[in-house]
Amino acid sequence: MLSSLPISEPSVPEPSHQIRARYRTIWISDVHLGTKGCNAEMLIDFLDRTDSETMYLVGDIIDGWRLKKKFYWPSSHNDIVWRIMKRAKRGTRIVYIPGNHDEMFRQFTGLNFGGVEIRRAAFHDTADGRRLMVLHGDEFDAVMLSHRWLAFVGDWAYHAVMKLNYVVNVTRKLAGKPYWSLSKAAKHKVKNAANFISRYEEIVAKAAGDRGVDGVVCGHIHTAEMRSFDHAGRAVEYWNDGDWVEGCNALVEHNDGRMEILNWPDVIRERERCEELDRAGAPETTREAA
Ligand SMILES: [Mn+2]
Repeated sequence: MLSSLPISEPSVPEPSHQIRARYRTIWISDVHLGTKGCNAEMLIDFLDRTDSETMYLVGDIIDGWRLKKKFYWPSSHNDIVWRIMKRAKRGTRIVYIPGNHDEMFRQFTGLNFGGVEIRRAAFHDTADGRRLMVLHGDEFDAVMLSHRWLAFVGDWAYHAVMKLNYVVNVTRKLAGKPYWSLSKAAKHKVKNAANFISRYEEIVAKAAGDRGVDGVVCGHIHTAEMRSFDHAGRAVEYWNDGDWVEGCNALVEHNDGRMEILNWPDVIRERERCEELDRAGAPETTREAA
């Protein structure tokens, strides 16, 4: 699969490495390369401005499900794979933990492709001595079977449901059946999404606690979050690194072991604000006082 992807020189060249923020570790997941949903431009910006000793790709990086149905591979998606391979070449340790959408790579567990190690799960030791379990997170779908589809609920799904609602009711009307609100049914389910996410986080943290680790890092549900749970009188941390479809988040570990969720749209907004001030040529304090 990986070798069948046309990986050539990037269409957008990498900028100078001077401006990169250095972290000890970076975790990203749910990029969904090969789909229109992937926010490639944002991720390229992130990759060009950050660096780390270790980078975990926490699954659903390439969407094999969708690629199988329809081949979609714009140059920006090639640019992302190129940048990741380049990072490995420069000496970043890259650990790729395939998810459910890129499960075809799971058969290569234990192998190393161009410096990218493929693992089913990993353990990460932070600079301040905590041990974290790293996995994609679809492993827990079985436990939450009835709510499985909610993991994919997003804005697009809501709009798709609205459209479908229209089609369904035109059809029902033709068949002489009364109006029925599919979107209302769906909205009821979406309200339960918060409960679903909360329960998912609890289940994953419990599994980590049972394994005796201090915390867990996962992806899968496209919801960046940090929560602390009590597990038999001991704290277990839950970290979710979000996605690059809607939220555009990454999880990073600073050199002292401090963990942080980056919201890349916010980072870009702040950068642009600073650039604007720079262009105006006035020091920030003066402007704020004005
Ligand atoms: Mn997934």
